[in-house]
Parts: sequence; structure tokens; C-alpha cells
Amino acid sequence: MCRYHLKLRSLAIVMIGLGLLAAAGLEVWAVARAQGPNPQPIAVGFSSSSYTVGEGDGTVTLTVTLSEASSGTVTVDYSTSDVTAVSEPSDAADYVMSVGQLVFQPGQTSKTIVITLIDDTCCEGNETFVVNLANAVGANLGSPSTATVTLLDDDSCP
Ligand SMILES: [Ca+2]
Ligand SMILES: [Ca+2]
Repeated sequence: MCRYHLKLRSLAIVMIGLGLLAAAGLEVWAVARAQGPNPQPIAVGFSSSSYTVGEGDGTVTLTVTLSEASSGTVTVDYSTSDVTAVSEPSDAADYVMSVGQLVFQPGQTSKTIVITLIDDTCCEGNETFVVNLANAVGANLGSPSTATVTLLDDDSCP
């Protein structure tokens, strides 16, 4: 009789334990539901899809931002690519090719890329090149991930 009673007691304890687990699970579910769908992942992208500078301005500065501060480090690679403007070692280079990596320390949300321009004396019209972002780590590649730089020609044609 006594043994049977003990078994009943341990069964009751197990049942209470299961009940508590179920309650905890329900609470986790309710909290997750209250928070809605998964929070939007952090995105990294240019602040603008186009930048316009005079070819004699010396440099162009592009800004890359995070959609929100991250608690971890975020890195993203960047590289320039010719369109109608060309980079060195071309004799008629309009800008200096630039490849690198931006590192956002935790809490940082903005970084700049500075590209050196090469002024010429050619009457050539406005020219463009692009800067691409790639290989984002710690964030998703956002939009725009490509920025177009337009170099305004400052030479008068004969
Ligand atoms: Ca010029
Ligand atoms: Ca020119």
C-alpha cells in the first residue's frame, strides 16, 4: 500500500513537472508571437545609388550605412569598376581603382569610401564608374549595393 502511494506521488510530481514545462513552452510561444515575425535582419548598403562630382574635385566620398547598429562586427568588401570612366593604368585614367573592406565595429552605422579622381584636360563629356559592395558578413547586403559615380567634365571643347 505504501509503495503504491509512493508511486502515485512520483507520478503526480512528473505530471506537475510536465504541466510546468507546457506552461513555459506556451509562454515562450506567446512572447515570440507578441514580437511578430522575426525582426528584420540588419542590411548594409550605400546611402545613395548615385554620386556626382566634378572631375577636378580631387576625391569622391561615398557613404555606406547599416540599417541599424549591430552588437557584432559587420564587414563588407567594396571594389570599383569602369563604365565609361577608366581607372589606372590607362593613360587616360579618370580615377584610381579602389578595392578594400569596410569594418563596422559594434555600434557603428556609417563608413565612407574615398576614391581619388584624376583630372585631365580632355574634352570628353561626363563619365561614370560604379562601386560595388559584396561579401557582407554580420549583415545582409542591402539596397543599393551598387553606386554610380558621375564625373562632370570641366574642359571646354575647342
Ligand atoms: Ca579636366
Ligand atoms: Ca575632362
